[in-house]
Amino acid sequence: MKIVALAGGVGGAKLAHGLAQTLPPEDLTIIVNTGDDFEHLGLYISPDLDTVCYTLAGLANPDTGWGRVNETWQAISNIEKLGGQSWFHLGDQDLATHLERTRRLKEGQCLSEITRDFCKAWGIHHAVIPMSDNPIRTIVNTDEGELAFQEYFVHRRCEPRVKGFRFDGADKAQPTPGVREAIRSADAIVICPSNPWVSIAPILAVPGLRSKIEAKPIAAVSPIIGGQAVKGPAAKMYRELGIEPSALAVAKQYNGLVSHFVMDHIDSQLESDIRSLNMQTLIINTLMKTPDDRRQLAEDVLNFIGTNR
Ligand code: FO1
Repeated sequence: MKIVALAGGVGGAKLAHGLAQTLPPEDLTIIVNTGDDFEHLGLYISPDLDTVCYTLAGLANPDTGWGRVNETWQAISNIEKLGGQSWFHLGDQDLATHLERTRRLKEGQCLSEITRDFCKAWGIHHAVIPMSDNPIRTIVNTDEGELAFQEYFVHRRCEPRVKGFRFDGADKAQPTPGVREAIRSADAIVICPSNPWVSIAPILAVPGLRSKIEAKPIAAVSPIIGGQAVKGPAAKMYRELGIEPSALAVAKQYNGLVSHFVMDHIDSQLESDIRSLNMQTLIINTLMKTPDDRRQLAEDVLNFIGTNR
């Protein structure tokens, strides 16, 4: 069964890792959000691509979920001493990724080509593809005006109140060729438990992508468990947009797209409301604390979407 997974951020990377442990490389393509990408200190940084790749390669920092394990911080602390910007924490090993990616981009290589080479170097056998080779930038509309995503997320620690989002450049972007091919041959799509507003919505905003996946069985895993986001600002975003954060709110957001909805035991009282959105439901443990949890969740999702059509 050929699967395309849509992922961004730490929760997405964890399920992508579970899927990669369960499916052979020819059966899994992971499409990653690049709306978080930005240029900083003269470097092109692609946080979600790196989080997914480092996680798949076993190189991710287990405490933060982003950045590298056994990281050192010499460069950024010296930048700080020189009066430079240090609010975005770039580790020494991580810096090598950004330096080499930036050099290659300047030489004219595209992000998907570079990612393919990096995956090879890191021993990743499954396809990890940026949603687009064209720039798409998530802009957060807040009570303090519009903020670039990392300015909002890291520099301002998600403090400004959210009023909405837009994905700058999406209208002019195209999906990467690998994305189109993977979707065409996919039997089903898995939407990982990533933030629906800023990790999944930018992927769905790539022109043509949504219409290409719409006809397939699509399983979404709720990133909201018991009314809270496992990590990150998703629940705060729902509240500030006037929506009670819950698995039901996530299901409503994916209404009309998703056929199979995966939710945690703790939210079982929401099942009938979610079923009334014309979604099949699966109630299981969705919290991924260990690598084994990731593999188990991946197996459960695949069985659900494979057997319950
Ligand atoms: N997230 C933070 O909260 N603080 C940081 O200093 C930070 C640095 C960073 C460096 C490289 C990288 O790949 C990711 C990094 N992240 C950091 C995470 C990043 O902001 C992601 O966009 C979020 O995880 C959202 O998916």
